[in-house]
Amino acid sequence: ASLPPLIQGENVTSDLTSSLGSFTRAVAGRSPESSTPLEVWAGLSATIVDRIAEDWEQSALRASAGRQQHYFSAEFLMGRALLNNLTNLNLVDDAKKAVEAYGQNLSDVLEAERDAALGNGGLGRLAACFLDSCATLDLPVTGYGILYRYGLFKQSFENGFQHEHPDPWMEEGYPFVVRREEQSRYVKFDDMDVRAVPYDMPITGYGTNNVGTLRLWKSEPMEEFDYDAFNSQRFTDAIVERERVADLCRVLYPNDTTYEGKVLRVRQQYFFVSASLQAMVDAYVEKHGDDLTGFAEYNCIQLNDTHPVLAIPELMRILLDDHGMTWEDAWEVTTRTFAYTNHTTLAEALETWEYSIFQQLFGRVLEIVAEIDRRFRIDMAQRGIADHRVDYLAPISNGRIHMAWIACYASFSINGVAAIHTNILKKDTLQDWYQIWPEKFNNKTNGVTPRRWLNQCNPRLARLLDKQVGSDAWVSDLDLLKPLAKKVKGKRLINELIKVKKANKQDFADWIEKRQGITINPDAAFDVQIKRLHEYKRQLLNAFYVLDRYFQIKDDPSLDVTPSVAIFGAKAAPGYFRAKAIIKLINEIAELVNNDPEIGDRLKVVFIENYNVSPAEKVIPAADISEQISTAGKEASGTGNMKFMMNGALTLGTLDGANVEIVDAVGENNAYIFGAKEEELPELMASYDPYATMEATPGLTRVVNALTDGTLNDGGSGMFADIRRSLLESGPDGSDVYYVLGDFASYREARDRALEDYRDEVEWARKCWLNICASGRFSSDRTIRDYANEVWHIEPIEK
Ligand code: 26V
Repeated sequence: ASLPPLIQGENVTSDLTSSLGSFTRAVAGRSPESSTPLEVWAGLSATIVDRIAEDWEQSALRASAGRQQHYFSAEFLMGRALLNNLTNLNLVDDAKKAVEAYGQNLSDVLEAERDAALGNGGLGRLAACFLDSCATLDLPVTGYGILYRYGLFKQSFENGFQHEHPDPWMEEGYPFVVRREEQSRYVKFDDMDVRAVPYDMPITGYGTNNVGTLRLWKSEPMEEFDYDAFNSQRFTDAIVERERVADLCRVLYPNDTTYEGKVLRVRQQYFFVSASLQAMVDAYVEKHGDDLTGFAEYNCIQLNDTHPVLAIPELMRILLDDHGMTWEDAWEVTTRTFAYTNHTTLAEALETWEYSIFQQLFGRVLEIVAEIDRRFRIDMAQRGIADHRVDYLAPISNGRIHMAWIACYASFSINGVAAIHTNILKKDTLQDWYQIWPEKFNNKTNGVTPRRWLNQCNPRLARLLDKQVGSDAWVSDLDLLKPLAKKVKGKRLINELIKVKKANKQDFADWIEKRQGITINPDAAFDVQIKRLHEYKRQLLNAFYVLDRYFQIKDDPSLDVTPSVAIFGAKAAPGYFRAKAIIKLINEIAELVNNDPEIGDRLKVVFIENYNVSPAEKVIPAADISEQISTAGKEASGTGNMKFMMNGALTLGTLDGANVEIVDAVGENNAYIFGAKEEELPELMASYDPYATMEATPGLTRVVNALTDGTLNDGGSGMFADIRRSLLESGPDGSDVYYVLGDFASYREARDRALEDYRDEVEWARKCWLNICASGRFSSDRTIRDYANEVWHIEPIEK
């Protein structure tokens, strides 16, 4: 049987116009003519969901016929949905006409949409790119997560300091999720029972009528009212209890990289994995009967970091307690079901939970973890391992439960997210696991979806590529760009590329002027660093370069430098003091530099406020230089680096994460690589004297002193002195552990060289073109194909 074809043909526009009218009236209570752009957005979005509903239903049926993949993730950083769906359904032009028929403007309507920011950064955005690729490749994959009421906090700058505000992203309604009441499940904690209600989001693919699903669970009270309590003096208690349950899904934790043992967070984790597993097991039983020994033949689960690792003991619990399996059979099923992806080697991000928290929340799950622990120790003894490794690798040690160890023990596959990262896992972070189970380890270098990160966000470049390829086939087969590299000598082509970039830069300049009131020169080199703020990502190194250049121009007001704009976007975790200090510092440098008439257009600093997926879609197509400057060995992969490459920005970076593979793909001459290498750092750090390094590097002492000599003002917070201490003072919190001062000279040389090269417009554009053409490896389609073939063992669904 084949899926019914999508509705196509000449009636589409008029159909869309009339259904837009109906749906807008239904959701907004008035016609599109008199509606706000947000209301028209809601009407158009509802129209789209209506259009794909039948294909969605059919796709789910097809997927459930065979082996399925399930992607468990506490975060999905989806961004906006409407343009993505319109593009996938080839309805952009029709939507434009329909909206205009009511005197509205499509770009205003699209801009009215709020980002679904249900993620912190790289890990959550990766999950979103993966869903896009799975749908496009017709793979039977479902995502499972949490319907947070508040996404990642909104950031504002007040006097240069970061402030956080709640982000109630779906309070005004969100048409892209459908509540599936009948698919509700109960999740039991020792101290509360919770109803889990799924909200399903359709995931359309490019050039296919297959529609995947992202299932986001919401917690609700078991019953509408506890009448007993309600009718007694305990009315308020009953209300409080209801709120306690609803609180579970209230907010996304804004920490990435620093683990905090918060009870609510582990509740969130157990809540969504338990509900998801129950739904999966019920679906299996309905199809194949009550004997679950074949579960792993039909189901595979990818664990996105350790956040969903409670799924391992929870599946054991369901198989043992609800389906009467023996331990041995249940363990066999479980260990053939799970695959684990590690996303960081930073020790402070590894999740371990206090034994007592498990005791308080789910005694039965704790019993199962304790039994896994007991059998693990026997297993080790049988393998002849009796040294310190047993206690170190055990699921329970020192009164804590080690989520990564449970994941490594129970999963059949363990992967890192870039070649260098997987190697570090093998030789360092997970070395003992690798020695015992080398066959579990594999690498899956990350990727990003070329739909959102090229075709949608950069239509000018997309149309140029259409012309060069002869069709839009590259959008779902990015390797088609590879042979275009040989056109790099073509003058006409390179001139067109230059025009595209110029127009994109003008768009960004207009956008930032309107949004933040800053004027920038579109002819200057746009040098962009956008990512979460963390010391290891070294925004400080970038800020120091800017300050150094500022002083150079002050010393020699006639200095002839390539005009450049340093563009930043970053949120700091609300409790991460030093990250917030770096934000304040960059804002102070911006104050100093931007308001100095002597500097003029030669140097400007822009800090994009409330950086998120949508601002990224504005700035990436306009970027000339991509800052990927983490201390080598610290950034697992990075994915922004790939988005920039695809859009023709040149990488200024260290040999870290996927940068290594980017340089390998495009060639050293088409990127700017600097700094200490991962394998060199241990020796360098052993004899590192940051103070001496500072003094030996021309200009650096003045830059570091500017933190505390009155040049820059931290509002009396002491923040800048703290930054200085972190670099120069000895001790565990000092000594410049991220080697900022050590890499400064090499960074400055590379950035100067890039800016110098930028002056030759044509030569520069040629390098950009080669980057674009070599970016096929970094499509998430490639990544997903590799997961599907090597780990998940799934096939595209029959259509
Ligand atoms: C970690 C933690 C630690 C416990 C508290 C809550 C929390 C929430 C999120 C995270 C995520 C940290 C890991 C992460 O985002 N890693 C990033 O993953 C990207 C996708 O693989 C990768 O490109 C980045 O290099 C890596 O930093």
